[in-house]
Amino acid sequence: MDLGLVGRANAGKTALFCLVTGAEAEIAPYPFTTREPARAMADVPDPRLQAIADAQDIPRRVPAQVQLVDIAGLAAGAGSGEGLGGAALGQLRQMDALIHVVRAFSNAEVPHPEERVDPVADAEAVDLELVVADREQAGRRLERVRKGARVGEAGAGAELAALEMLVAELDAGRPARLVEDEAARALSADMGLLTGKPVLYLANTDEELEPSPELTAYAAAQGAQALALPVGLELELAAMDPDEAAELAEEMELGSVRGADSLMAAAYRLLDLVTFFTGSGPPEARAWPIRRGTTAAVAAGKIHSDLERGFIRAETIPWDALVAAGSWSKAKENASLRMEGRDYVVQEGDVLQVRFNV
Ligand SMILES: Nc1nc2c(ncn2[C@@H]2O[C@H](COP(=O)(O)OP(=O)(O)OP(=O)(O)O)[C@@H](O)[C@H]2O)c(=O)[nH]1
Ligand SMILES: [Mg+2]
Repeated sequence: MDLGLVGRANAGKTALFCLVTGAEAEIAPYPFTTREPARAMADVPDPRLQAIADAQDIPRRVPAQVQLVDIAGLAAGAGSGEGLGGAALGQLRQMDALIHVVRAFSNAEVPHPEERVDPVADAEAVDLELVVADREQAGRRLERVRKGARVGEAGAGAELAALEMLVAELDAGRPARLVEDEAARALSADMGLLTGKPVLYLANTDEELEPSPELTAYAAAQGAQALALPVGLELELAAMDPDEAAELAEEMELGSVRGADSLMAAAYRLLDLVTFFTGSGPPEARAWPIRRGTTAAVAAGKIHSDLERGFIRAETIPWDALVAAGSWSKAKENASLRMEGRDYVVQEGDVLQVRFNV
């Protein structure tokens, strides 16, 4: 599952990428620093994992991870393939969800093409390019499908109706994700339409921890949520001695939860994954991301292929029931553990212990 970073040049995409993945990539005050996409894994913090591990004194905790992809900035004209736009749009189409980074910091050393800080205007400029790109893609397909429908090609009629709804939405300047018809939304996902993907707007602020009401309202109108994160400041804190950083964070009233953590938790929700856990005792508790509807045997295969091949059953318990019981053996005693077979659909927050034989 890939999360792509989208935004104007110099918005701080690479700064964010380095902050949440710990990768080292070039962050620089001139536009189009990033040309080739960079990929790295980001941890997704989850308080349930800590609770499972704390309850059973499990020392090692391995969070779920998602891949973050840092992509070149979009400029005016990108939507019709100008500049670096064409390649960047192609890379963005492969993503499962997007984080739209919007500049809300006022650093005079970092040039802005219009020499101003206006998060909503910047977000609109990028979204316009995305709408234009989607409209071109949908337009090409519309021509093909119309021809197909005329000669009575199987399925062309139904697709034509869905496609026309998408085109109408885009022509009105609205993102494909707002189209109400389910078949049209499925087609949008199938085509990888950029404005159909789940998105999160991130205001990259000087210090503020909340996005402006204007950006929040703009995001809502796009069917999305907005968050704020002082990326530059957080990067500085991450480079400091942890005690000093904690002290400074307290002085600046930045709160105890690092903003990068809540951002990743929100971004993870965009992907609409289910999380299950392993951790029936020491040495390790771990969170695993799976697609909704995954069965126990397939989930076991994520842990190790032997577990899927030799799957016998999965001992299963909701994470909070395990925490309440305090240990796997106590959960067994109080009969809150269930035995599930290979076709059991794993539920959000399940803790599994797979019994297998190879
Ligand atoms: N003051 C301040 N400066 C920042 C912040 N985030 C990024 N910058 C600076 O802005 C400049 C651009 O940051 P990058 O992360 O390279 O921006 P980008 O979006 O990856 O830019 P391109 O790769 O060119 O599209 C760098 O000089 C950063 O140091 C921030 O939160 N506050
Ligand atoms: Mg960059």
